[in-house]
Amino acid sequence: MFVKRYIAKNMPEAMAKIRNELGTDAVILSSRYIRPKGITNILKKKLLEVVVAHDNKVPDKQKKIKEEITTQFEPLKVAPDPSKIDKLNDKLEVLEGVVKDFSDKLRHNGSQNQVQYSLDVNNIYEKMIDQDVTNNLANAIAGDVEQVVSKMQIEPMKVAQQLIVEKLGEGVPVKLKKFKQNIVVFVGPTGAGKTTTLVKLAGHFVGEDDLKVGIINTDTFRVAAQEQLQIYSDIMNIPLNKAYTKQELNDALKQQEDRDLILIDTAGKSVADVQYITDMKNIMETCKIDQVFIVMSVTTAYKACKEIIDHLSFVGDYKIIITKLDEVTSWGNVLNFVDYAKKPISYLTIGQNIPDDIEQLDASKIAANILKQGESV
Ligand SMILES: Nc1nc2c(ncn2[C@@H]2O[C@H](COP(=O)(O)OP(=O)(O)O)[C@@H](O)[C@H]2O)c(=O)[nH]1
Ligand SMILES: [Mg+2]
Repeated sequence: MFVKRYIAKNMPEAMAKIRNELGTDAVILSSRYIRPKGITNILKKKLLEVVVAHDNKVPDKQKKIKEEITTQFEPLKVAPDPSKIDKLNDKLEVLEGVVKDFSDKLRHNGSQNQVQYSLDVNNIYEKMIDQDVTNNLANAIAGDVEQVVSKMQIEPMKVAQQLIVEKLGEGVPVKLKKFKQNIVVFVGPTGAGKTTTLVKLAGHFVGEDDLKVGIINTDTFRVAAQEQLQIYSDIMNIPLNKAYTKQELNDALKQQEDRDLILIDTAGKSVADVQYITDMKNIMETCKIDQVFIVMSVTTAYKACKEIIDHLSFVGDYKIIITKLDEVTSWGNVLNFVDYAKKPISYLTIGQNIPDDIEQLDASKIAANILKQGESV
């Protein structure tokens, strides 16, 4: 089975693209309106994203029928009224929301009864729940698996694996711009592992990429924060400045003008704290930040994780680092976090060893853990 994403102005256009490429056997897994990425697209109209599962084999017979249908219809000669299309699109969007709510409710009720899945799919659902995937998400995935296997001859476990890999997305590590200074900031709740992860990454960039790295510590809250960083910056021989005010931050940036990469550490305070948000906004106004990492531990409860993500929504574009995978055997939260934040994962950390215990995302490995592959329930 393959999963493919289509972007179109509306559902009829998406369906036409899908039918044209994949025939009539493709299974629609989800559809939602999204805005094209990038600040310049903020005022642009939303586009429809449709995700389908297919087996990539368009039978010849079907191709032929498709060709016949295409040639039977003349293209529309009268230009459609754009305002009417816009209104229709808006209505379609509202309807889509209603249908989604309804289907979510149905799924939720179904999960309480535990009756709606075939044996294999129910087994998959149970495994996901066991690995801490939220009930809603486990139901959404199980529902999609059921739909796919009812139409295609594929093993349910393979479908589930692929759907989870698709949901986890591709890992996006730090992307450094060449011939330009890069500034990366680490935010997130206290104790998540920001400082440790920052130091691990600094180690890799100095050791493997031979970059000129600098660290700025803006954590005024934790007394030992500066000492903690000082030890590693001394070992790695990289400059460390502390900056507790906007002026100090400006001064630190000046002092580190020659650095290829500046890593900024931030306070370990509650992200719900008003002062914390003000401090973060100050940092972001003062520096030309290239990348923000939100660092969260996989041990964080899902409810708390949602609150953190909501409180930090002002950050806008960010990537996720999930820490402490070594502390738990169930990695369902990795999927929960990504699904809620809808942002890519950059790194996962798997221990306290600096700089070794950090990895890029291997979606298949996480999916295999979530489905407990190789194990029976
Ligand atoms: N087990 C484990 N502990 C970690 C990991 N990353 C960080 N820690 C520990 O978590 C604690 C808090 O880390 P710290 O970097 O100070 O968190 P911060 O408050 O977000 O800066 C420290 O004891 C770290 O050693 C990890 O991947 N696995
Ligand atoms: Mg810290």
